[in-house]
Amino acid sequence: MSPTVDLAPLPRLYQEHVAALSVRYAAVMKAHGLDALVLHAGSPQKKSAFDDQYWPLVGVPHTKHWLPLAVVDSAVVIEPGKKPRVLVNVARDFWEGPPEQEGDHYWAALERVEVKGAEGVRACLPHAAIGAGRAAFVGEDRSRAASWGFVDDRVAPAALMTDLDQLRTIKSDYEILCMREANRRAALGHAALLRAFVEAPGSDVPSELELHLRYLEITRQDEPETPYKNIVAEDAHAATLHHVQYGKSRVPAGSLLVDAGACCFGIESDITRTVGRGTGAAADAFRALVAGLDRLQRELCARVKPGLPYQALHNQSHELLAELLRELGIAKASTAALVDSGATRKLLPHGLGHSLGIQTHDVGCRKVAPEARNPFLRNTTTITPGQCFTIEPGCYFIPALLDELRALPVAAELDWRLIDALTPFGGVRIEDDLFVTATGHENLTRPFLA
Ligand SMILES: [Mn+2]
Repeated sequence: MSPTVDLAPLPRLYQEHVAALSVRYAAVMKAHGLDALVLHAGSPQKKSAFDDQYWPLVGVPHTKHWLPLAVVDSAVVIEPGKKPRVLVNVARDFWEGPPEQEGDHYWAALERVEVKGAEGVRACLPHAAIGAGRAAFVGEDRSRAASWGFVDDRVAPAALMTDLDQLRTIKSDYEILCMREANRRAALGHAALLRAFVEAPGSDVPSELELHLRYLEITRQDEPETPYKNIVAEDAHAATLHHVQYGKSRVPAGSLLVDAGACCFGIESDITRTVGRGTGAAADAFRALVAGLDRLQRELCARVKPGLPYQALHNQSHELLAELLRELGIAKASTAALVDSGATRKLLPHGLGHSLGIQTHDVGCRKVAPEARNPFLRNTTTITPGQCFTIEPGCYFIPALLDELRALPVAAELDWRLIDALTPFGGVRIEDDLFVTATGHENLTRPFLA
């Protein structure tokens, strides 16, 4: 029996989420001298100026903090002391329809007002506050903001946006419950793909495209609904960190990396697993690397607790990787030499992880720039209860970076025959989603996926 998530408390937790968010929004609005905020759902984005096709609406994330509202020219109006009002655009043309709304637990906590088009929204806006310059528009469509009466400096003011982003770094119990369920859903897809890959008979391994489509089917998501485009990489493709150009032919692949998530009420999960198959010394060495990375990842997760700077954990991941390289016979140099020379950063160029929530790379955790040696690190906060982030160490054989590694003095102490044997497998990444508690953390992924 696969584990389930009890969603019964969801309506109550959502009410608490809205109550707490209202208080936090009111404090930010007071600090910025605002009586009202209008959060835009979004406008369609054209794929190209030379075409008449539009991208599916992703929506303005700040709006999603209240509810997923991917309906063009809808809006949420926040006025402290009043129930948040959702102006839902119900005007329909015969070309497009709205997405199916998942769940109806929103409407006990929010006021739902049906309006027709952008004009209908405008009629319901807090005109006195807008006219007095005491209301701000949160969104990216400046011409829509202008048509609703907002002067330019009241459209997504940078200081306001920074403060609203900060509110996103601490998750509510409602968001965490959704994230558990989003992990459960994604885990079903991962388990199915890993099984299909490992158990495929002979060399008849499913193609990347087949695996991608299978993942969508199992997780019941259409492509635009996934939190991010599935990364499905066989063999050397795993050395492209965001490989999304799926191979269509069946190849006798020896490795599979799947980095894919799912959504629950607009809250996302982000999971990566890697697996090897086949026989021979190289396949065995790759499996040992996967197993070692999995141990390393679990060790890093075990260290997550309030008070630790996330960047310190990132730096520790390089020490652990250096130890693993020594253990596997990939390197003979000392741990310190492997880290200080920058060698581990040629094999693991990305950050240890990132904040997660409404967006896959959620905002507000990189107010301070990382150390120069960690340019891609997206989280430089001190780990704090309520945060939610990924822990995703990896080890990749990226040809361009291997060239740079070869040029380092420490290269003489690496086993290049072994590295060359592992290079066709591309690389390994193992990624879980973690929620920080008062005393440690909850791993949101492992209960559903080993
Ligand atoms: Mn990630």
